[in-house]
Amino acid sequence: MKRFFLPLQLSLVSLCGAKAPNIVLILSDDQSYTDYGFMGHPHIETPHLDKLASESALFRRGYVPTALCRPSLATLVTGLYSHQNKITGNNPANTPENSAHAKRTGKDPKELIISNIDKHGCLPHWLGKKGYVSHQSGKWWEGPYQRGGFTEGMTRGYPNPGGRHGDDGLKIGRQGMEPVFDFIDRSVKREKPFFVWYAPFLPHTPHNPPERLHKKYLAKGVQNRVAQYYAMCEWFDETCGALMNHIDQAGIAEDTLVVYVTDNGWIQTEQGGYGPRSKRSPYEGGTRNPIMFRWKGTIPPSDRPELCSSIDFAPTVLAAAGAKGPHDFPGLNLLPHLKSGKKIKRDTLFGESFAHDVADVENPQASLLYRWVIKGHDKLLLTYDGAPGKMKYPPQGGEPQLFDLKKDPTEKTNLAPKNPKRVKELSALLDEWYVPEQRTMGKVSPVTTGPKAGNNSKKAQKRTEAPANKQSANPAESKQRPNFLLLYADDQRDHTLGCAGHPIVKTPHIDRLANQGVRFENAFVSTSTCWVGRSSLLTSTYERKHLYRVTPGPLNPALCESSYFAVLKTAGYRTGHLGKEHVSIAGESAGLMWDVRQRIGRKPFFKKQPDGSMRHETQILGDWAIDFLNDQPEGQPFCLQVSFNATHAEDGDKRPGIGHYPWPKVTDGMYEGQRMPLPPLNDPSIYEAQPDFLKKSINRQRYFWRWDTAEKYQTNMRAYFRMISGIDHVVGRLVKQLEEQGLADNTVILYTADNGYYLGDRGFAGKWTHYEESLRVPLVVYDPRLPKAKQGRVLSEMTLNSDVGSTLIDLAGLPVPEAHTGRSFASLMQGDETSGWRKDFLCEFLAVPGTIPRWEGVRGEGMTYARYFVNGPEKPPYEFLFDLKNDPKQLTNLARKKSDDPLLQRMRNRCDELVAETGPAMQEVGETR
Ligand SMILES: [Ca+2]
Ligand SMILES: [Ca+2]
Repeated sequence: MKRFFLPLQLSLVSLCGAKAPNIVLILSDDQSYTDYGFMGHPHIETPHLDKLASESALFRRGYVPTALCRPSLATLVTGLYSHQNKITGNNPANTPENSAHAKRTGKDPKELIISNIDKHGCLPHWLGKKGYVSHQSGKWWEGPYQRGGFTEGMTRGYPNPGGRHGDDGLKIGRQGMEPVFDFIDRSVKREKPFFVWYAPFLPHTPHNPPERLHKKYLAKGVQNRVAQYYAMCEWFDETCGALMNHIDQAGIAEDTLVVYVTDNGWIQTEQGGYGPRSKRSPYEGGTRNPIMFRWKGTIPPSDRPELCSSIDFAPTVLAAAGAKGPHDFPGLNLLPHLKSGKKIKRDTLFGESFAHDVADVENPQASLLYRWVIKGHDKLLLTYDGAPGKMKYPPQGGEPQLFDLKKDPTEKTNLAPKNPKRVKELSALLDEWYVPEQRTMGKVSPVTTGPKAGNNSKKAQKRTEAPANKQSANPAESKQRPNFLLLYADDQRDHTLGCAGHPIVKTPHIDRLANQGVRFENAFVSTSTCWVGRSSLLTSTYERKHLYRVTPGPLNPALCESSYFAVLKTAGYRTGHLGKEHVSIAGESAGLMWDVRQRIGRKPFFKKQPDGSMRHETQILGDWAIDFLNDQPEGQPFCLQVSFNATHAEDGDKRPGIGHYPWPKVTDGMYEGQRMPLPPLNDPSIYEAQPDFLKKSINRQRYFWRWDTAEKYQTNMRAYFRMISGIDHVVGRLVKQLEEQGLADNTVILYTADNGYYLGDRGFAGKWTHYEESLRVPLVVYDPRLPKAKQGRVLSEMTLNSDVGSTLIDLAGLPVPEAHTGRSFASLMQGDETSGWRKDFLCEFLAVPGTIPRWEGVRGEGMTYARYFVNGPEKPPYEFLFDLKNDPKQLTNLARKKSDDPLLQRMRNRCDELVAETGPAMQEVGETR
C-alpha cells in the first residue's frame, strides 16, 4: 500500500524495533464518552486512563459503528461492519425465520450466529499466522475462546451452560487480573509476540462497586444509582492502571501497542438502567467513545482532532503486526498517520443500529433500524422499518435527522427540514456505503414488547411461545440440568401446612414433597409485603437493593437481567411465569426473563369459562401449568413458576367465608363442623402492650375485617384453610402430570409464599411488621435426585426469599450472579458443610406509606431488633429488641428497658452494617410510589 511511505527517521525506528509489537486491547463495556477525567467529567475520576490518554494518540471523536455489546465486539475482531459479518444483535429472536433456519440446518440459531466468525475469520487467527499467542478475558460472545482463534482464554462459551457472553471470562477485573498478568509474563519469557483481549464486564451492570468508591461519589453529592455507576467507572480505571503498570514494569512498553476502545455508550439514569440516547441508540451517547493508541517510542502522544472508528482497529493492528486478513477491510490502517502525526484525510464515518435480537440470522437487514453518517461535524441519521423486537427505546417518527455536532453535540436540533440539500448529499454517501434494498427508509415498524399477558386463553399462550427454542435443546447438556417448578402462595405463614405440624389444615401433597425432600423450618422474607416479597424473590436481593417502588419505574432492569428467570433462559431453559405478578416489569426485562407469561388476578377469584361455568383461579393456574408442561419440548429444561392469588383475602368483599376467602369448589365442605383453635397470642393484653403506631396500623384495621368476632374467626379460618387445601390439590395435579410425562425424576419442586400472615395473633391481621408472624414463610424443597438418606429432613438454618433464585441457578450448575444478595441453599439441602451460613439478616419495610412507619432491623438466630422511624428518618426511632431464646413469643421489649444496653448497641451497629452493605441509609431512601 502506498500509505506506507514514511518519513526516514520513523521508518528507522520501526526497523530497529523490527520485531512485531505485542498488542493489548482494552475494551470498556457500557461507558459514555464523557465519563473520564481526561474527557472533562466533573465527578468521575479516572487517573490511570488519564495517564494513558496523555501517552497516546488520543481520538476524542472516536466512534463504534454499532452501539451494542456483541455486534460492536464482532466488528473489532472481524474488521467488518455488522451488515457484513451478520452479527447484528446480542441474541437470536424467536421468529419463524430463525426457526426455519434451525430446522433446515439442524442447528440452534445461537450457533448459526456464532458460525459467522468461522466464515469471516477472526483477528487472533490472523495474528497467530505471524507467530502471535493470544489471550481472551472478559466479554466474548462467539463460543469458546478457541473458536475466535485465541491460544488461551477464560470463556468456555456457548453451548456450555452460561456461555452466552463470557462466563468465566467475566471474572476478569472484578476478581483480579492474574490470568492476564500470568499470560503476559509467560509470553515475555518465551519471547513470543502476544495479543491481549481485555474486555472486562466493567463498568457494565451489575453496578456493585467496592463500597469505598461508592461512598466517595455519594460524598460528592451524586445520587445513589448514578454514584454506583461513577464508582464502577473508577473501578474499571483501577484495573486499567494495574494492567498498564504491569506492562510498564515488565519493560515492554516500547514493544507493545495498547489500544483503548469502548464497545458502546451508557447514560446512567437515577432509576437505574440507561437513558434512551445511549446504549443501542445511534446517537452520540451510544456510539461515541475515546479511542487511544499507545506505543511508546513509535506513536507520538497527541490529541488528534480527526474522526476515528473502531472499524479501523483490525487493519491498524494487522499492519503493526505485519499480518494480513483474508479480505479487504472497510476500515483504515491508521498506523502510518499515527506514527507520522500526519493528518488523516478521511472525514467521513458510517454506522448502523440493529435490534437487540436478530430477527433473521441469515438476513441482517431484517433487524435494521438506523444508519448514520458523520462528515466533518454534520451527522445524518436515517431510520428504517426493520423488526425492532423487544426494544426499550424503539425508533420514533422515522424522519431523517440532521445534526451539527459542533454546535449541538447532544443532538437536540434536527436541521433536516431546513437543509434538504445536505440531507440529500449525506444520504448519497450512505448509499455509496451500501444500499439496504429490503428496507423502507423513513418508516418504523411497530414494536413488540415481548410476550403479551393478561389473556387467559390457550391461544394467547401459544402465540407467546418461542418457536426457535423448540430447536434450541442440547440433549447432552440438559440431561444433568434439572427442571424447576416453583409454587408460590400469597399471604401464608410457615405453620399452616400439615408437614409443619398444623393440627387442622390438610396439605397431603405438599407434605409428601416435604417427606421426600427437605423443609426449612426457619424460612423468612426480609420484607413482609406482597410486591416486595415478589420483587425480592424475582431479583434475589433485599428490598434495600432493588428499591422497587422506592425509586420510580419498573423493577430494576439490571437486576431483572441477573434474575433466575433471565439467567436460566439465557442458559437454554424454557421459562414461564403464570399467575399473580404484582410487580411492574419492563417489556424488555420480561423478554429476557420469560418465554411464556400469563397473568391472572383475583377480584374475583372465580372466572367465567367459555362453557359458562365458573372456575377458581387456583384451578385455572393448575390448568395453565399443565398446558405449559404439555407444550414442553423434549430435551430442553424448564423453569416454571406458578404464583397463586390464594390465600390472599378478597379485601373488597367482607362477607365472612366464601366472600372474604373464596375457596375452589374442590375443597367444598372441608373443615365443616371443625372447631378452629384460637390464635396463640390472643390475649388482649398483648395487643394493648403495643405502641400506638402499631395499635392504629393497618394490621389492626384489617383485624376487624376478618378476625374480631368468634363467628367471623371460625368462618374465615375454615375458608382460609380451604384456600390452602385448594393450592395443595393443584400441587397434586402437577406432580401427577410430571410423573405422566416422565419429568418427575428430574424436576425440583419448591413451595413457598410471598409473606407471613397474622391470623388474629396479637390482635392483628395482614403482614408488614417485624414480628415472627410477618416474617416467617413456608419453604419446602423436593429434589428427586436427593439420596434417600437425605430425604425428609427438617433444616433449621435461616433461609430468605432472596435465596430461592440463587439456589435455582446453582442447582442448574450456573454461577450465581454477583448482584444477588441471596445465597444458594443447595449445599444445605445436600447436607454438606454448613458452617459459614448466615447468622442473621436484614429485615425491613420501606413501602406502603400511611400503613405503618418505615422500619429496619436484624433478625438474628437468638435476637430480633427493629427500629421504626415513627417521626421520619431524621428523628430517633422507636426500637424493639427481643430475646428469642427466652422469649420466643416476643412479649418483652428489651429496648424499652435500658436504652444503652450493650446488646442493644450491638444490634444497632449490626443493623447499620447490614444496611450499609446493601443500599442507602433510611435517610436517603426516596419516597415510596
Ligand atoms: Ca456494552
Ligand atoms: Ca402477599
